[in-house]
Amino acid sequence: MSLFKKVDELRSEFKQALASSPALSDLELLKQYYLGRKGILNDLFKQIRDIEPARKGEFGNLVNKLKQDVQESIDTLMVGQKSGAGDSAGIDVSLPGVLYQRGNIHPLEQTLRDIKSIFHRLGFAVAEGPEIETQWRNFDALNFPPEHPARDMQDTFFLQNGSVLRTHTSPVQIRLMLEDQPPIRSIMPGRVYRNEAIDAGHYCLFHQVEGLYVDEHVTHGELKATLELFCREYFGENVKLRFRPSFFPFTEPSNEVDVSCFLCNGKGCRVCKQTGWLEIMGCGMVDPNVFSSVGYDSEKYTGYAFGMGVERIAMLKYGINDIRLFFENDVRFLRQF
Ligand code: 2U9
Repeated sequence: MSLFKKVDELRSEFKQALASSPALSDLELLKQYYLGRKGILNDLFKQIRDIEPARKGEFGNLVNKLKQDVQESIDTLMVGQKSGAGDSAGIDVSLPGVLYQRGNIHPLEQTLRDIKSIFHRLGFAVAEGPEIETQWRNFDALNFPPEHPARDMQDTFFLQNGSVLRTHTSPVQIRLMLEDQPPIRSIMPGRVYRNEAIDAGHYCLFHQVEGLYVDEHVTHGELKATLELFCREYFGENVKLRFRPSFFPFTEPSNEVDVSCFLCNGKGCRVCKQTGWLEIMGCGMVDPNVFSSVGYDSEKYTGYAFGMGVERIAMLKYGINDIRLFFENDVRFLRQF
């Protein structure tokens, strides 16, 4: 048989071998058989010496072309086999796609948005103000007496120029009342600072939402109805409310508001410390002395105010047991919301 014919024969023999869908191990053997150092194509190449000189080039090209084709076919099939799909392009279309990690909203921001949206529907505007405040707007205008313990260095961060980091968002209400006449109906969300020992329940900064409504004939009954509606919307329509007498310098009378524990339905559990009630916020009717300090006529106007800690509300709603988690920005915590 001529050596030229032998090349043709090896080519069709190789095609046949591939037609039987060889497994990866068979492909390794075929590669060895055709392309190995002692493989059949090298062997054939050596026989070039028996070819008449005029056709040596033609023969060499033919064997080289066959070698190249064998190499390419085997390589392509091997990649396909290794990726598992047997796809000739080497792409396994059955593999799951790459999942991109989407960012999510911080639980405090989510809580704030939920609170804002309920008060928005009740006609409350949103007001904001600076975190560095004068002692007058943070304390004096709010009827804190000069010796009130909240002014103490242990509770308040004082700056060198005598300003303070606001300890509540109430100075925003003072600004609002100094700028505008009633009616005023606004909530004030924002960051506040307290100089106190840090533990699972306390941090040097936290967030509040306060609310203020001032007009003629505003009553305590309206305050109760508004907060009842807020709590039903936020915690669930079956929660009950309890107003306990309390004291704040800026409101008179003052109340603390509890909702029936939405985890145990008021039966008593670990979160409500077996009382069936959760303390949610404080509120009251604006003290006439506060109206005097902003120049409002306290004979003509009355108003109610309330305040809540956003971290506390979020901790109760999402079952978070350490306030510090909100500020560490550990993605293992943040990804859960
Ligand atoms: C003005 C007049 C009255 C805002 C109020 C509370 C009651 C209250 C606390 C809740 C938990 C602070 O974040 S907390 O520690 N707040 O109980 N805040 S009434 O009263 C005002 C505000 C401004 C001019």
